[in-house]
Amino acid sequence: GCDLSNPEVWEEFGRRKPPFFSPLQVFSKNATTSRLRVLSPANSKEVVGEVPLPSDAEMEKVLSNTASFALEWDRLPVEQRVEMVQRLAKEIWEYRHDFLYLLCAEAGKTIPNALAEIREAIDFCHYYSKEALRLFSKPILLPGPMGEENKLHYHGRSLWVCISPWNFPLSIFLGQLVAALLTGNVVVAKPAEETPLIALLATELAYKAGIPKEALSVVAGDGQIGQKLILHPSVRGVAFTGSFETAKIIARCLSQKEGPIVPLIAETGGINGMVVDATAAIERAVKDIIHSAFNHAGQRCSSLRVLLVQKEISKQLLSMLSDALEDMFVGDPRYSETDVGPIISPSQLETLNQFSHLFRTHGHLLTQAPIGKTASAYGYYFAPQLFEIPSIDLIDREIFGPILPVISFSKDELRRLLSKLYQKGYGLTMGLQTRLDSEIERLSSEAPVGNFYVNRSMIGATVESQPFGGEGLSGTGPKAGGPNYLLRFVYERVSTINTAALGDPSLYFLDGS
Ligand code: UN1
Repeated sequence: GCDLSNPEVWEEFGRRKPPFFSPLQVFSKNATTSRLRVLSPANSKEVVGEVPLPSDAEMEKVLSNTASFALEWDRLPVEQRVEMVQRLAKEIWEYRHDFLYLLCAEAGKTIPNALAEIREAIDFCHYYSKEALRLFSKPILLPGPMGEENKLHYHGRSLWVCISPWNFPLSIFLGQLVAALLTGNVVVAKPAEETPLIALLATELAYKAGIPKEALSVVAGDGQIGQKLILHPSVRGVAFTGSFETAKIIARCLSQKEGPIVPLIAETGGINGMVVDATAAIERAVKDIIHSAFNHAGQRCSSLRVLLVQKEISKQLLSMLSDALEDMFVGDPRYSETDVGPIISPSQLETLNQFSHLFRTHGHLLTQAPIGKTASAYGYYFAPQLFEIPSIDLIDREIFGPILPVISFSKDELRRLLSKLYQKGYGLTMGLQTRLDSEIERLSSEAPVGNFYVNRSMIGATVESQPFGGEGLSGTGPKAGGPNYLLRFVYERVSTINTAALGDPSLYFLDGS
């Protein structure tokens, strides 16, 4: 093992140039007019890499080439596609140091978060492979009268566009495309413009694992490029993870397209609450709150966005949370002591400053974590903040960063407070800290959320054990990493065969032979 807290190790990683900087074989080198320069959020003077941006003509070529391979890909036995994905999982593991480097440098992840993401990407490959075998190996036999055979088969729908976010640039990127590919679809993927290099390395490895270039292409670029991709007439499905606002734009574009209705799988954000009542185990609550709100600088869609604390314990809890914030280490994510790394971009930083200003004006700043020495002046760092706010009405949008507003409630106010929270329309994650079984029972049965967590942190859903995804403004379902996910990528074909006719020999000899 190498000592990751040693900066020389990181320089060494930086000098490694894995074979991924010219990944789009379909784009001839000279035809590409412009390039996207990727800067590290940890230090914007560091250029992590450059990727080509496609011209309209190149995009057209990629989309139509990929679409024309769809039937051939769908006809492969599922076992062959599974083998490729299993090899891909091995390659991801082989290249874990490169991903670790890129996840920290390009996406600003801390080392533990980067490692967890690499593991999650591999878990997605294994779990969806297992699911594909379960669903695709044999058709499902349906009942019918004697002499008739009814079978349900799953088929790929053809071309999917997969649009993935910068906060999980490896695991969500791969999860989407592996699901689409295993179910017999071909894919053009567009990673977030902030994190194309991780996606391009993963794609190179997919090719190395035997997934044909005709079945999978990656196009770097911004929302405009994404829009052009989804508007192409060959597209038969879109998988998207990102903000609700962008999902809405995608849905509008799709509804205006000529041709068939195109399904959209959208996984979006949340205004995720946690309730801590007076019976809660307070030390554990503090640990879970800090982890839920500030891990990955609060840049997870599952992150805690508003804390509701019962008045009897709020003074003690807030003072313990303040102490924890003061001990937090904010800095370069590549140092092992760092708890909280940078924000992804200057524009996200600007949005966080606006929320901070709003809460300072209408609420009260309790504590702000110090920014550590390793944080470069050229990085996009934001000191995590804890606020007391008077009303939940102040929060009308998802705050995607390390800001935690807290509201204190008395027992008879909780119902009204929660109904206001639910009325915001999001429904992704929710947390509860209590010792009362009756509260667990009541809240878990009424909360309109996709993932409900009791007496633990409310982030870090794992593949298979905690399928992840929300309700209402938080997404369309089905849950990623769950047993229904692959089914959304397929179309169902039922074949009905009159077996009595086949079984009657006289039918074969009608011509008298
Ligand atoms: C996201 O932030 O887009 O539960 C998804 C979690 C992760 C999923 C986050 N497994 O925190």
